[in-house]
Amino acid sequence: MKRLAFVFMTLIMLVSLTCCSLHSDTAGDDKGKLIKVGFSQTGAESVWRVADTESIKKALSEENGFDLIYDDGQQKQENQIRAIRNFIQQDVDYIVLAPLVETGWDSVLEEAKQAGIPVIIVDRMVNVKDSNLYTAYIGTNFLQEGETAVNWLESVLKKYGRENDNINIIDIQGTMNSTAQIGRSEALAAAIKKHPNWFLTAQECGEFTKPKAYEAMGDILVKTKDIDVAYCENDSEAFGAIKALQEAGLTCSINGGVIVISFDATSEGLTDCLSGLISMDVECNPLQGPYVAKIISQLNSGNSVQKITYLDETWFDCFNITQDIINNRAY
Ligand code: GYE
Repeated sequence: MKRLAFVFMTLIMLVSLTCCSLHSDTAGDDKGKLIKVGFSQTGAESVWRVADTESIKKALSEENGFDLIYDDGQQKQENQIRAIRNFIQQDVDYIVLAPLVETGWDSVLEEAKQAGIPVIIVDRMVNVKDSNLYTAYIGTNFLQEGETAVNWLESVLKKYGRENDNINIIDIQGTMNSTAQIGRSEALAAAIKKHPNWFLTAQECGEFTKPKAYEAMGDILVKTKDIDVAYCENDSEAFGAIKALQEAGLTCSINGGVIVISFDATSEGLTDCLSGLISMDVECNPLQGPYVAKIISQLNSGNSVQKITYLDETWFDCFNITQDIINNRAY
């Protein structure tokens, strides 16, 4: 009887061991089932960019079913191209690319296509000969952002009875040949063309960073202090430009000072808007992660996806901004 019980117990142990090992195999498979994504980011040049990276990393987390390989391009296209080649070598399932500039992507995206890896472009756009080189785009209509800014300027000048005054405008441009720069600069150029009394007094690149914009505005101020509007192509540039303007003894304000226009509407930018240093700030939404995750999940289940998605955006000025809005800001 004892022997029978022993045989029975051994059997039970064997069965449960097999189950255990089967179970752990399944767990191993689960890990293997994570969707492998390579994400090439431009860098960490601005508050906006850091919020964008965080949003994408959070959405493509392991708990959400992703195995994310992140690469910081450090503001160099060659680094981003190298990263994409690495992703292809590592046989990722998807590539997410936030391109620094618009051109120069054809060959490497062709390589990804040959390898059968879908590419999702985020934030700025690529200018490629064949739009089949990417599967989807999620980002911003930058021309529209610029138009929002110049339309606001037009109406505010009218409100202040300055519609016929000569208006000297400085453009601190973002990274040249990036879609954000192209769209925002283009909208300003078109508005200047439309208003014979608006003048582009100076135009310099601030690389979307505070130090570069500070330097650029400093250079301009050596030549002229007759400035009505500083059109800064992102918040980080606005901070640098304001610092230079103040050091040169100018005030930044809609009431008789330099009218500073900015883009991004980060909480830091909106804080300056509330104090009146920035007169107007067009929102640019960096919370792209959930959209990217959704598109990848759709593709992964064999569904077709929308090719172009523009995120909804609004704008703020020194008249409509409140501390409450700033407190509820996600970035
Ligand atoms: O405005 C700026 C960032 O491409 C929308 O890049 C992005 C821009 C954003 O560095 O802050």
